[in-house]
Amino acid sequence: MPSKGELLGEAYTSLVEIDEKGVFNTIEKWLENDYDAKELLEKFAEALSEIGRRFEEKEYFLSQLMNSTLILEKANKLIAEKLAEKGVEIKSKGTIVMATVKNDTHDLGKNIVASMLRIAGFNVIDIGKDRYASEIIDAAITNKADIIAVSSMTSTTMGTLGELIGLLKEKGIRQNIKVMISGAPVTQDYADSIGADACVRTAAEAVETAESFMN
Ligand code: B12
Repeated sequence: MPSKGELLGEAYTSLVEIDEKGVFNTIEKWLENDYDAKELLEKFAEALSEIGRRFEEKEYFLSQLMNSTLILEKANKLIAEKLAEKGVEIKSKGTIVMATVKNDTHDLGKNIVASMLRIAGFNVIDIGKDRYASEIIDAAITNKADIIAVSSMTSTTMGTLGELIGLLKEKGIRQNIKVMISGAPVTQDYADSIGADACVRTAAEAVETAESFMN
């Protein structure tokens, strides 16, 4: 049986090389050893970032990028099923509403963050991409969310993040809901300027931040 480090290497390489079989084999071996699923998903997030970089550098086509995310979607389902089969009970640590803002269709990063938050034990309501601030807030109210996690991947759509905080204040519910923001152009300075509770850069940071909000 390969070591934990070797399995993480296999996970990374097989996803970067868009090798679906390799990804699934690694998941099987990983879970047989009872290793932490969160760690494996972090490695997949790293692999997806590398695929994003290769796409930007025109080393990969859009079809390869999209295939990698389809594989990852199936991988997430497989991990959830395997954990359920093993009787691993995931107690809810809190409810998080997630979305990508209006006019922004980037959702690869959000999807991986959603999976990692679920595996970490959060009840995640992912309302998708291209969402108005008001839609995100309605979902948060309906689902009694503790946290809103929202991303803007392009600078032209970032305004919705500030609008979201303003609307929460207007409705008098700002103090009831923590807000974490993320995305390629989003900085800590920007988060401070709009009064967000946190700016996160990676899926692992999103999980740590959500956990700290609930403590
Ligand atoms: C893939 C991609 C696309 C794909 C998106 C497919 C999809 N379904 O998501 C396609 C080809 C459709 C696309 C389109 C566009 N894109 Co684009 N895209 C990228 C690219 C190459 C990779 C992003 C990615 O998915 N990476 C993989 C993930 C796993 O990594 P990640 O994004 O870093 O995610 C991590 C963190 O950010 C964080 N995170 C991410 N999301 C979230 C969400 C929440 C809630 C939280 C808490 C955390 C979190 O955790 C993740 C995991 O660790 C980036 C460049 C880059 N290297 O970032 C440009 C980039 C984001 N795109 C850009 C642009 C400009 C566009 C377009 C406007 C291009 C155009 N002229 O048409 C359009 C916009 C379309 C639209 N209206 O939204 C720019 C934005 C620049 C800016 N500052 O405004 C970038 C930065 C490229 C560049 N260098 O110019 N794009």
